[in-house]
Amino acid sequence: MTDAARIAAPAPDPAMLAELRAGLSRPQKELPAKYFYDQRGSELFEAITRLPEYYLTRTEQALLERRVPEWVAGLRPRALVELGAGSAEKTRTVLDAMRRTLGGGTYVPVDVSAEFLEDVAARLAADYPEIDVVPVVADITADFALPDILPRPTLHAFLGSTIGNFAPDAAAALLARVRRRMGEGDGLLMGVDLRKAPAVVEAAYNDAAGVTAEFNRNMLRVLNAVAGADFDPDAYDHRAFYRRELHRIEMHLVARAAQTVTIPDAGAFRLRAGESIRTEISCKHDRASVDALLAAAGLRVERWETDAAGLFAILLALPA
Ligand code: SAH
Ligand code: AVI
Repeated sequence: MTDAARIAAPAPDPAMLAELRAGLSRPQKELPAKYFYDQRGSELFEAITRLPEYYLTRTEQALLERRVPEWVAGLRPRALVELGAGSAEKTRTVLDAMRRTLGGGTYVPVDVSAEFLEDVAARLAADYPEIDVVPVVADITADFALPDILPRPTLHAFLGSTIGNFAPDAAAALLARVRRRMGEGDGLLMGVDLRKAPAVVEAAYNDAAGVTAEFNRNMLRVLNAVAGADFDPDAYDHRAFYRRELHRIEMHLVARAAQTVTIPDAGAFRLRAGESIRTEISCKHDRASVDALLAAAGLRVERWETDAAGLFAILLALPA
């Protein structure tokens, strides 16, 4: 590689530019949530998980500690494939159980946040010498390749309620792609955030310390870096509100004043003062809506566990 090639930023991928153009051309402008996550975005998300208002992570952690040892002992997975692994802190409950049950195995964390994933994988490889850690940088909303030989049974994991970041049709399509990789004896371990008083959800996405607002604005910094856009992150307010009829909270960035954003090779996009870009949806579920999603994907709930307050659920699903 020449020095120039090493230094120059890679040309933006045409599919990404088309996706940005389509999203910013809709009446309600929107951008895909995966663009939150560069190194800083992943670190901001980790900070969110420790906020007092963000009940999701600690509630899921307690549920995993309660049920995963038994579920893993029953399934006896020799491989674990995790979608959107992030810091994989909670995943350690699964890795501990695999180590106890079978003495080791293979762990494949999949994530778009490349640098963050490399660090997480290196730390896990050091902490779990009996486990073969094989990180895969990929977009889980598209088809992606996994290592050729994955030992069976394989447990797929999708934690943190990241499934909620997809509207029901897209969520079912994503789960159907997981299902197509599964054979007899494989399972899916998933975490889902449950429907509750909107004020509780709104507090979790409007924290007093303003970390979620920074996380939201980080998407604009990411797009400036990867697509050469000229967003001014400080020109947008964070807004998150619950839509009862859709059982979801939405995060938006609201332009404080009229502005034009230019993305080379994608176009120029005008925003009115007060106009917003939707950056994320986070759908909240109940047992019936989860059953419907899984059924549409050819899966069924085998085990289901919620906390006493009914905030969050973890489940083990098997091929229907
Ligand atoms: N599973 C962790 C992290 C959840 S945050 C937890 O439960 O705490 C969501 C994670 O999914 C982030 O690490 C983000 O980088 C990743 N992610 C988001 N969209 C993605 C996509 N389209 N493809 C792959 N990874 C994605
Ligand atoms: C990753 N995902 C499940 C988080 C959520 O709660 O929807 C992302 C997040 N957005 C704002 N805070 C956290």
